[in-house]
Amino acid sequence: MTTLSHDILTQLEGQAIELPSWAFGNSGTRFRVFATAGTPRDPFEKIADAAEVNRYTALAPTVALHIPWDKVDDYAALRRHAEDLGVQLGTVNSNTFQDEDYKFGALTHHDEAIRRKAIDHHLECIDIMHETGSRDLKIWLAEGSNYPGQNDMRGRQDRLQDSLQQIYARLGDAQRLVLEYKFFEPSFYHTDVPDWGTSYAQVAALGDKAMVCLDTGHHAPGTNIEFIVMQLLRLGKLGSFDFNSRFYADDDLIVGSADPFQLFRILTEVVRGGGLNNPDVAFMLDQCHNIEDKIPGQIRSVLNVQEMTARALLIDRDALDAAQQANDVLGANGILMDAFYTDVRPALAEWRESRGLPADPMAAFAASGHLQKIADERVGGTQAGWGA
Ligand code: PSV
Ligand code: MN
Repeated sequence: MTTLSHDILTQLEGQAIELPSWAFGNSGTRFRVFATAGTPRDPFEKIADAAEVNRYTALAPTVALHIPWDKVDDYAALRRHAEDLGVQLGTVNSNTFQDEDYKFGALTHHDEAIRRKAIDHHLECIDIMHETGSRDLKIWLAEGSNYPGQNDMRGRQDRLQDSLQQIYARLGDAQRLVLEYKFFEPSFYHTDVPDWGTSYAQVAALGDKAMVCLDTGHHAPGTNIEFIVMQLLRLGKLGSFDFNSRFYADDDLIVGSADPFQLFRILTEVVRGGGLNNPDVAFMLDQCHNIEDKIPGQIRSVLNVQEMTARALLIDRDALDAAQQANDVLGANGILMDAFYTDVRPALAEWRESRGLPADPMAAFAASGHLQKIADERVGGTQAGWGA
């Protein structure tokens, strides 16, 4: 069995992966949303489900909220509820993609009344962050156009910067803004924040409290995502990850399931660039569980990140440096692949047990009967999904 050094285990012990509240609600495609018995009916139940993931893994101490999906009357009560369950409220995600007014844009809109409304929504999110104790405001914009000539792309960039400046000005000293990019969808011709360069240009003009959010599903197929990770870390502007995986577009599948090697390569650059357990670089999941059970889907996800982080930490850096210096092409590649192919699961299982956690969190959760319990308890009401 491969053993993991004390140093590696110490680094793994510090790992924290934020869960998205929306992962616990029903989701689907434009064809069908399948409901599951036991799905949370409100943000309190979503947080209870997220706390289960942390209970079995000790990997997920915070939960991200999406506003207005997770609007409640009393955020202090929501915060207490989370803390009672051993977790904390994390990033607040704004939402300007489900309101009729935003059909042609929000923070970029040429109609000043609509742009004002979108800015005010973000100011409301910051007010909520003060109550929830959240540090980060995450902004993803569904803005763009479908046809060449439809919009003045240049004017929209200028208005975006102005809107972001107004939002940035409201941040507290310890708060940050992270701007997420995505190359297409829902717009099919141009998107206002399509790539890391645009996000970087926009946040760099704001100041130190503005960073880039990298969602692993938001790139064209074949993109070298680990290069972007390296570059943003080098520039000190990688604020957060939205982890998930994809076969085609923004599939939001379980991280590490479609392309485990890509996850390894990304985490290798995270380790190389000092992004691991670095408070400036938040690890989050952004996933939907359309057909699989949601709580085990999230448990599997955080374990995948942990396992791949362990493999990235196993890379023999000195040997790799020496091989690179010697232009030993195959030797260097072999050193990387040795780490990737190392099965760390038995060592992680043993380590978990030594910390009072289940060796196999997936099996332990399945054996707990928890899914049946919440299915029995959560009867009536409206199940949460996109929009609730
Ligand atoms: C957009 O596709 C996105 O990745 C953003 O992070 C949104 O907030 C999230 O998905 C909603 O699921
Ligand atoms: Mn995302």
